[in-house]
Amino acid sequence: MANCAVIGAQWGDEGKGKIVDWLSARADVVVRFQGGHNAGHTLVIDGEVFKLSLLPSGIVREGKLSVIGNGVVIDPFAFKSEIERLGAQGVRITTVNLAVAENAALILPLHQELDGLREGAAGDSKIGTTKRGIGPAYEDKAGRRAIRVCDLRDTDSLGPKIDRLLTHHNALRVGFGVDPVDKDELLGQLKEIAGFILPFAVPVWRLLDDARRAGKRILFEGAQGVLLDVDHGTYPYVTSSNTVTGQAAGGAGVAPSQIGYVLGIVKAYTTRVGEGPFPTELLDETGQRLGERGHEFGTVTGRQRRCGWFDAALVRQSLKIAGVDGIALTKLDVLDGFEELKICTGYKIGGEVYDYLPAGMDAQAAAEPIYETLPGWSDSTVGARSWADLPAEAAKYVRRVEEMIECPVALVSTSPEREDVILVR
Ligand code: 2SA
Ligand code: MG
Repeated sequence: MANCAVIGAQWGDEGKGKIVDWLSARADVVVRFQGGHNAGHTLVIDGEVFKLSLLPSGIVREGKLSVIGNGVVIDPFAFKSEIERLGAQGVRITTVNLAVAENAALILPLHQELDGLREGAAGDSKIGTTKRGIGPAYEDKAGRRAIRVCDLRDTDSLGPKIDRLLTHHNALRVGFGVDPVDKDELLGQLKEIAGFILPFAVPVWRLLDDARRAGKRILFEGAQGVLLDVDHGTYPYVTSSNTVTGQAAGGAGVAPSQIGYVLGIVKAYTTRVGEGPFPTELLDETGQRLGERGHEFGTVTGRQRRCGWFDAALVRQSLKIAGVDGIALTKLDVLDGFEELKICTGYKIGGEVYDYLPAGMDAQAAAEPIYETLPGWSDSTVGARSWADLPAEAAKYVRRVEEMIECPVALVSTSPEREDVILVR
């Protein structure tokens, strides 16, 4: 296998964790390149559940190197507690199997607080963020006032950097009516955590170049999904990073030509957590049934996910933007037992028909789905491991999805278990 990138093609929660874990058996290095501990990747291995937020999914496999790239925003305190939590589950994490980009920006407690303050003040126009401080941390990165991992090495020079940051933040805090951040307290917190994270900090670009030259196979693990991309998603109801394939290069420090095969992860229906447009959302019993069968609750926040029919128009758009070569279709088993299934083929917006979702927020909110109806199947697909194990109507559903999204289905996943996968080609 050459290198490979795994990209969510909907609003996140497509089941990337399982597929990355499955693929990491065939890779040497697993790299995260955007987002932070807002991600929620769930792996089920021999019945034991591992929940990862910040760490790459390769971490649960022995003999793999996991890498947090420069495009990730790192909460050093969450970093420590995730390592400790996994340690308690028997996963040994050391500088041998984990590296962190020294030039990655940090998420600090003040970012998390600001995220919560903004969401609280926004009322009906809130985004529905994970309140992990992701947006504010990326703002500071782009605003050139972030504290980065490498800055922790020289705590003497941290003072002026914190001053710059607090000049900006304390003014904002006044507006929200909260106390300014105490510089000495923040400095003390950073000095304390520095010793934990610094041993992992390396020039990741160089590590990945060495890996490339040694013929190692690299897997780039995307978080969230294309529809949450800050440029291409349902703006402003998006996350604050680029989630598309190109970010794997910029967010890790490798050439775009190093990315290799692009695998899109696509759920056999649609979910979204947080606010924002969702043309195929089902606010009825069918939506509830999808949520219950699919256990659709946020991994990080426990929030209930909104559920709806498969949206082929939106997925087709995502796959083209992300340059996806083939998809893994996940959670097909959740559709078992429905009499009929609907697939969205396009939208009606203000009397006009669209075969894609236009960028405007108002147009997106007004989009009415146009459906094609397919027969369901009553037999179970749970745990199917070959194409022949699928009921005929389930196989037809997969083939029809493939046609509509204009992209080959490479894998079908039929349960949360690592090995319950059908290799289509
Ligand atoms: P943020 O916190 O600034 O990134 O939130 C902005 C939007 O991005 C959405 N978002 C997500 N959507 C799905 N899954 C995510 N990860 C967790 C999970 C989420 C959870 O896997 O379940 O536990 O709630 C994720 N992370 C960010 C978010 O809902 C906002 O719409
Ligand atoms: Mg998730």
